[in-house]
This record gives sequence, C-alpha cells and structure tokens, in this order.
Amino acid sequence: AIRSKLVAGNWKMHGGTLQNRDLLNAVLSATADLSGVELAVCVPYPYLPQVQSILQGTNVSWGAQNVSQHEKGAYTGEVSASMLLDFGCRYVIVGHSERRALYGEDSHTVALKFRAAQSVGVIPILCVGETLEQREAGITEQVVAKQLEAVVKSAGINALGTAVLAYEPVWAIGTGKTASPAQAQEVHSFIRGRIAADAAEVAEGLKILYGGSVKAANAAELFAMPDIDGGLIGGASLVAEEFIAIARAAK
Ligand code: G2H
Repeated sequence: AIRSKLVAGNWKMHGGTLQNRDLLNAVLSATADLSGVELAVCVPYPYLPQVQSILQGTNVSWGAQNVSQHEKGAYTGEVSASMLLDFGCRYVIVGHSERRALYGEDSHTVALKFRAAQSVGVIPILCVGETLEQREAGITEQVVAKQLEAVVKSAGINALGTAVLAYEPVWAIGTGKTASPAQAQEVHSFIRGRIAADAAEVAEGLKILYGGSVKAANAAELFAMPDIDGGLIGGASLVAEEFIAIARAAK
C-alpha cells in the first residue's frame, strides 16, 4: 500500500497522571518492535507535558483534541495552536462530533481551527460523519461532503495534503455499534473519490481513518479495507491490551 496506517487514540476527557503513565508505558513496551504503523494519542490539554516527557523520542506521537481558531488574545479558557506546538503536538483533532454536537462547533469554525493548526505545522485530524437520522434519510454522502467542503473552501484542496481525515459515523461513537467494514469502506471511498476529482495525488496520499467503536475484535477487518488507513480510537485506547492489539491489527 502507498499509505502507511495510523492508529490514534482519542482519550476524550479521561485520564489521570498515574493511569496515563501506566497506559503509555505498557503501550511503549508492547509496540517498540512494531514497524510500518504510526501510533499517536490525543490527550486532554493538562497532560500534554507529561505525555511529551514520556513519549519524546519513542515510536508514539501525541496531540490534542481541540484547538482555538484564534492565534492569541482575550479568549478565556482557550488554547492556541502554537501552544500545542510548544508541547510537541504532532496532531490535533478538529471537528469531532462531540465538539460539533455538544459545543456548537459549526463547519465554518471547524475550518478555522483546521487552518489554525496547519498554520503552525500541527497536523489536523478532521472528523466528519453523519447521524443515524441522516443515514436513515439516505443523505450520508451529502452530509460528509458538506462537512469536507467547508474546509476545502476555506483552506484549499491542497491543504488536505498535510492533514488526516477521520470518518466517524455519529451513530457508531461510543455506542458499541461499529459500521461494518463494507459500510465504512463505502464512505471512505466516496470521500477519496470526491477529493480525487479535484486533486488526484492529494487523494491518493491522504490518510482516512475510521472511528466509532473500534476495538481489538473488529480492527483487523476494518483496516483490511482498501480506503481505511487506520483508526481513531476512543474507549478502547484507554485499555492498554486493546490499544496494543488494535495497533498490531494495523500492520
Ligand atoms: C469516536 C471514537 C474516537 P469510540 O468518537 O474518536 O470513540 O471508539 O469510543 O467510539
């Protein structure tokens, strides 16, 4: 394959200094020999220095789960992209459905966050995905295309050359319901095809991760699909054996 796989944990609002240390040490010792798969963890902001000090120089990179669209200023409680860079972040998740649904982030704001990350060299992991209602209404492709379009219009198609996408059907997030490999592949292939129409090389090199109840038991069959380039892993990334097995399934 031309694209190597990426398995990224999204810890969401979980963790603690002691658990983080144990989890990361277990992952590090079990994956040191794993080549050809990139691993990352996206952690809550306060743990960035801890995670940086544990992961620096290892095979696992790290990042955050959100970023301000603003460069700096009077934005109480916000964290800028350059701050993420200060703590060695390689990645930042933008537009996760929980941010869209619970914090009112619209596609325009997500596009600005995407650009803020790229402007300092942090790689955005842009999440897109439809709700159950939208899937049942048969508008999955329109929804995903619209979410993608907002970013492409703002940042330009070539910006996807230094980004990662994650397809996360909202109905599969934290619900234990995973999209079937065929269902996921269908959307991944749609996304890649859409981008290819404007920029074939960008589409060919773009990693599109699948996210939504990925676990050790279903990772291999998802990762075997031609347009699935790894996973964004929530709940299962908090359990060392699960995350390790998922990483191995991406080999
Ligand atoms: C989807 C995913 C990680 P989970 O949100 O981004 O979480 O694997 O728990 O469904």
